[in-house]
Amino acid sequence: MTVRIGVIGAGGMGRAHIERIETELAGGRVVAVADLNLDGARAVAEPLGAKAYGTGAELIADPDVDAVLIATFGSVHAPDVIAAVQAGKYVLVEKPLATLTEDSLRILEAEQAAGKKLITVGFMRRFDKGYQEMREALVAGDHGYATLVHCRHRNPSVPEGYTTRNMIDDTAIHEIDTCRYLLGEEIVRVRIDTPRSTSHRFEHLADPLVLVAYTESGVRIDDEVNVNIGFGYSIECELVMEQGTIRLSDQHRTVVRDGEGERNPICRSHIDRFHDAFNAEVQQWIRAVERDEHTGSSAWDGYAAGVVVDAAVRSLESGGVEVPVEMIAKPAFYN
Ligand code: ISE
Repeated sequence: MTVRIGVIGAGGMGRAHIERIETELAGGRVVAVADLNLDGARAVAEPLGAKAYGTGAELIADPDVDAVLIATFGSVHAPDVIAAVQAGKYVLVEKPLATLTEDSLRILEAEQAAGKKLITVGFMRRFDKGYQEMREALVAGDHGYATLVHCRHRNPSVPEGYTTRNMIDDTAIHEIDTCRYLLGEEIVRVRIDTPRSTSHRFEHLADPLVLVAYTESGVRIDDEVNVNIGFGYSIECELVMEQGTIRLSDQHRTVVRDGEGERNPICRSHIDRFHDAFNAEVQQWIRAVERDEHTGSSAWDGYAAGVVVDAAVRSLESGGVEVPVEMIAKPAFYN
């Protein structure tokens, strides 16, 4: 069976997913593209022989669309995710699930009413081999339990419309999810530190900032979010256990050594850095849809990351005080 996929959002992320489905992955075909900019949707859809729509609702209602991939801005995800679930269609929604907790809660309710897990949240780092090996090392237990996680999330630059809140809800949300995945427990309190800002930022940004969080068992997480670092897209993570540490290596396959020293290339974007992880994630999703199964991060994972974001934003707005994370009891549906 070929899964007929409708993609909502014809921006950079949507186009990257279409490209991988059409040229690198097996089992899926893009049959429709929707974007509020209908001309943009047409420009992407026509070369594929796919249909173009001006709204996600029309695409979701199309009987020729088996499953939906949403790659629009987080703030507009909720209506399309809910419509897809109500239509009984599997949906892979890019992170964040939603930017408002009330939207995430409505999504959880809609999915439970549908009676079946249909939503996968695009936390692609869970498919990165490096993070997977870190998790396996912790689970194996040879080095004892985790005590600390040190993360660095550096972007070359961000556009003017990107806000300090986005440093948390669009950028640090990756480490929030990754740490939940690595440690297998929830984050219970969080604060945001705002050191001296870089001169290479738009005036309205508090860049860099550091998110400091603690988990249920007391593991301390620090995440440097530094989004105008200039030199490239650079992700680091070190997990400290009682008797050993494990950290991500860099993205390189080769290292050049010459009279200038020893170095490896640094990529410019998440689309390159996590290319293999994105491919693994979308491929696994397509195979799962074929088998009528859920895969990957659930809507609960999307909600759980979102409530940590909420607490972190409250900390930012209140000058860096530590804020407890407030979470509903996990419905049995998600166990
Ligand atoms: C972007 O949306 C991503 O998901 C990237 O991984 C992250 O590095 C970037 O800061 C976000 O804006």
